Amino acid sequence: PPLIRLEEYRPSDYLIDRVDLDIRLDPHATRIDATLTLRPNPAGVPAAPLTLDGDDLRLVSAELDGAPLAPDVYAATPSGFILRDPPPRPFALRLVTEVDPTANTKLMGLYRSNGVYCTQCEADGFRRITYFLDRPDVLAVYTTRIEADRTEAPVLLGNGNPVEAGDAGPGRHYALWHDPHPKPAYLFALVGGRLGKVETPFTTMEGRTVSCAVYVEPGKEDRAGYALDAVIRSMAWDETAFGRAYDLDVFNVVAVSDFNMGAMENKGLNIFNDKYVLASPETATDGDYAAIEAIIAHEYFHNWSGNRVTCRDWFQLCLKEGLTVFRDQEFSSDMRSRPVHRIAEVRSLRARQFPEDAGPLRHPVRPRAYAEINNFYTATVYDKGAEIVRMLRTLIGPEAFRAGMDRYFADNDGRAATVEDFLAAFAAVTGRDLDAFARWYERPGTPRLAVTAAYDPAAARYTLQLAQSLPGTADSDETPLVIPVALGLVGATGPLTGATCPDVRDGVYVLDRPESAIVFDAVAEEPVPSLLRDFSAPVKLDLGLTDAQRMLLLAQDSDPFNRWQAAQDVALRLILDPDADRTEAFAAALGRFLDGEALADPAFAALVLALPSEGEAADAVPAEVDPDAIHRGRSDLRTRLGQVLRPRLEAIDAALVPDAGVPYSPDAASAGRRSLRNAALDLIAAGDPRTGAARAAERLAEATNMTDRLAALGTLALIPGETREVALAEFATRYADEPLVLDKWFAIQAQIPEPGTLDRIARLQEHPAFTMTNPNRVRALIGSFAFGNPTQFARPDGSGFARVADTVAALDSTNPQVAARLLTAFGSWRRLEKSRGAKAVEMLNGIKAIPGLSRDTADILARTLG
Ligand code: BAL
Ligand code: ZN
Repeated sequence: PPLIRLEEYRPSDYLIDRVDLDIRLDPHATRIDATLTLRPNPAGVPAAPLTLDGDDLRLVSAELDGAPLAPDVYAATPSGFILRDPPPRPFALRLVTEVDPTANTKLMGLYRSNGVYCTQCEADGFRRITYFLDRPDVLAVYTTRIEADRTEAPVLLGNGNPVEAGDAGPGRHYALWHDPHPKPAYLFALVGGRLGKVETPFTTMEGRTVSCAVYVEPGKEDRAGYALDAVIRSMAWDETAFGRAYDLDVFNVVAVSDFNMGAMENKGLNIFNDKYVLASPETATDGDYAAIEAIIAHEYFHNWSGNRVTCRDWFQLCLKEGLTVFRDQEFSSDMRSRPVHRIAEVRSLRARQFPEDAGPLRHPVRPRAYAEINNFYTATVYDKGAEIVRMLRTLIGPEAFRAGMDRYFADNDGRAATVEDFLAAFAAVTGRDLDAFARWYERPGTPRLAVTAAYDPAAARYTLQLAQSLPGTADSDETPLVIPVALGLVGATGPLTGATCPDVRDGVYVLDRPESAIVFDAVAEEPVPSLLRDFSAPVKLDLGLTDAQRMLLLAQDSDPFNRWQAAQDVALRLILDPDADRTEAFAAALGRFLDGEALADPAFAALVLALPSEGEAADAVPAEVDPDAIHRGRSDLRTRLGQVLRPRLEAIDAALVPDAGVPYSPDAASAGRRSLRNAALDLIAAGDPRTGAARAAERLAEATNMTDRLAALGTLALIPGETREVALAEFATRYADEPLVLDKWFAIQAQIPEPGTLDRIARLQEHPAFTMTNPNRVRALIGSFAFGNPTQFARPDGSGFARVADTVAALDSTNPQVAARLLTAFGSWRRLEKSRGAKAVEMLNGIKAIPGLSRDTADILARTLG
């Protein structure tokens, strides 16, 4: 597919000031009557033809300034509209198009989900509704009239504020919405359907009363309360943390079942995958509640970081996404335990972004070229993008960071901005040159930070030699990255507070050269260095500590992140390089840790007990990855830890029995207790599967919430036998009418690391509840298999790859976005042991041979095969 390049950006030749839409909803023939108020852009080419984007459109009629257009002055195809000789002055172009929302299986543009009309326009879906300058630097004021059958769509929602509503002839009604804030087309949205709602007012710090509502499938209103509460908390938090108030009279969130992404930040009308809205103790886990809180916040925060200040072009995607992820992470940290949340963020970064950055789909946080922008909604843009913002705050300090954010919003409000505009705001308030820091946006790959240490007892001097490198690039010597290294020294009985180093300010050393030395004086004993505290930079650290040194950090470091990291590092080595003696020493250290503080901070203790994933272990192997060996190493370690720690785990299990009669609450403290008790059960089962199966079955029977029930089922899923099969069957019966819970049931089975799983998946694909038209269902079964079952996906005979490849092929023509995302699971093929890699390539070539592949899939395929 042809590439679009950042350096080829040029402003649009025309601007659109106003968009007036009259949309008549119909299941198969929705009419869109659009009047665009256009003018030549002074920054564009004078008298250029007007070229509007289209995708799968049918033009019904066209008028210029109220007169029909003669056929010879324009050309309309499904993919575009050209007006050859537009007037050199402002003019109004009226275009009527017709679309079939029911036939729209791509879920881009206007479509129907369970009978509800809804839209998805980012990145380029608006052109599937009407011909348009569908680019984020064309900002217009929208007025939208929506008309529909009153019975089919009693609720009609648009962007902005409601203006009026009423009858529109027999059986029909309409609603008129006006959004006063200029916005790009990707933020357009409408919803029409039968929906129930919960609502509550919020008064902003500016005194505006906002009516906030969450719309869901009728009958599920009682599951929308947590999302609504998260809306209110997000609004209040953005005022306190960033001084940002909401700017319309209504804020609506709508949950739909068929959605390609997690959610979408359309102005005043956020549309959500219902997975991230609906929650009840019976159907949602603690993790679901946390995700709902985070995603509600994320979409709400986009109102400023994305909507009020939008992106000039799609290369700047990280400008809104990385920044908004950073903002939602901060929100969740304030709502929950900050260290625990930080560990969760880093686990996710390592699970998704590090492998992406090490494989054929690697790209800079700000890509320089793309064939299909929908393939760049990646962990790199989002999560590494957020890490860059976090590093910036670490470098300049929280006060300067807040001042810089204020400056960014003030300078760019109502504009389509760039990464340069963002950094300029911080340069302006600090007087600092951020050009070197900006390299983070341009360099793909995870940097390595190699550290060696030397202690001179006579001089009481401790020296750390740091060297940075960027694997896969040759130029890092000339232009190093700016890496904030938060650090401290830890002695036998705790942090060494007396040590001094003039280059370390507020606990942070800034490495801005290829190599550097940090010299500490007044170091009374040989310390263990605690580096990258709180994961101060998204790098891989090469620091040859011994297990004993790491266990000292686990016991004594003041930085919770590095305490957790120390245990992870020991575990990772043991997974990759099993050793009986070292395993015993590790188990003993974990035992001391649990004795001392498991019950004081259960959420943290649960994270310490959670070993690095098989994926993370694979990421630490330089080449020829054997997923079976990693699986064995990890299983054996869990087995032994479960055996040695058994008495402690039993004590934890007993101490954390929930109080009878206390209702479920999703708060962080309660969730932490559940997570530790369930982690204890899981490890007990690893050490003693027979007891584990019986205990997990009991737990399933007595569980009073989905968190405990699903955790027990997850434990049981790893133990082959009748108990497991009975439990799975009962679960399916119990939740037959709960699609979001059935997704969990599909996902758990897809991840069973046993040879029989492929047959199981084949059976599940025939299950009446399985459908290829619902993205959540496809991701639950096939996505969980491809991304969460390394041994079976990469089976030596290639049958695991084939299952996923077949799904990609079957899905490509109906929903290319979801197909292409699934295909990214093959991104690690080059690092696999050779015969498996060859099988993966065979499957990829099979997909390549399919005629008429979508651009989405063709792009991922081309880059994966490289
Ligand atoms: N803008 C796409 C969905 C999200 O990141 O909020
Ligand atoms: Zn976002």
